[in-house]
Amino acid sequence: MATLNERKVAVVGCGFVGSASAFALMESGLFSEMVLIDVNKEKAEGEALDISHGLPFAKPVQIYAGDYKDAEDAAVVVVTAGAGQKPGETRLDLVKKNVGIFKSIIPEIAKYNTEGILLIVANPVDILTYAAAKLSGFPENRVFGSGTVLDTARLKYLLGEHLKIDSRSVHACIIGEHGDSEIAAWSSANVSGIPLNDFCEMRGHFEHEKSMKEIAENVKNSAYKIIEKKGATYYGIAMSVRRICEAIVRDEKSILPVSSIQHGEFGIDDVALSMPAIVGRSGVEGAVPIRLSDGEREALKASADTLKVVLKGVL
Ligand code: 6V0
Repeated sequence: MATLNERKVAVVGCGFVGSASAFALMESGLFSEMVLIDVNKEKAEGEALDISHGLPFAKPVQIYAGDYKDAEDAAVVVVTAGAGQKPGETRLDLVKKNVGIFKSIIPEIAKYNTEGILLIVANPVDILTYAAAKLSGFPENRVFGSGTVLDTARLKYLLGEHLKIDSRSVHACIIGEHGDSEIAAWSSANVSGIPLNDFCEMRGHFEHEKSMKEIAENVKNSAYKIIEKKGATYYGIAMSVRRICEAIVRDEKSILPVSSIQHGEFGIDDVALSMPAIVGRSGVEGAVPIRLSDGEREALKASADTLKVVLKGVL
């Protein structure tokens, strides 16, 4: 078995999401080697060439198209392969198609690479994270999904716009399913330590209930809206992949709402969904207890139940 190369990433699936992620990872300077894998090898080769031509403006990375054997020493394997959402299709509609694809991909990865981290991005990401954990046989801390990292970025962006403040100073997150049953954890939201409602009032906003509802709905419908307009979403998720890889490679112990298998927290068990977690070199290194209102707890439980029903149907 090959020794892991801490500076190597593999991207499986080189469609919109895989290629945008590969581009963001190239620009990040985090890795010195990147292999692109796709069932359509020509596509992977084309992306590898195109992205490599930006290297004189970035830091050196060896980028090439390859096979699963080439991923044997990758510290992180980012899995974006799968069909994308069609207009009007929910993420859960994709489930059967993409679980089928995972049944062929994940054992291939695990055949060559037993020590790396599997970062699942394809949708429905929570179901596929659970499937990948089971199909790979990897310890659960090394198999997790991008989950609601993207939704959380959308929430921070929208709150930043609403409050005319740098979105990086907004501390708020989306938890649960990356999808229709996701929950905005308003009761723990703050701007630079100031409770959200207090900060809103400082900025002249007083209709808290109405604004929170609108913003949460806007976050939830972002993907549908973008897909309707341009057919796919990929830049936001690419930056999310880059951020998660940064936390892993630099062993940052950053707190990110990634999707991982839950074990009894909030009465949720044996299903993957997003909760704030410490992310570092070993992957998901611990859960972060989050303060939730009774309503948020109930919604979280309902989100888990929704996912469990889907899981039952496919695994
Ligand atoms: P796309 O552009 O159709 O790309 C999919 C790629 O996967 C194509 O290049 C295919 O050739 C390849 N592929 C298909 N089957 C296999 C296989 N068996 N082995 C290797 N490669 C294969 O889709 P797009 O890139 O837009 O989306 C990919 C996935 O990401 C979809 O499931 C999306 O729903 C999902 N997204 C997840 C997001 C998240 O936040 N987690 C965000 C956006 C999209």
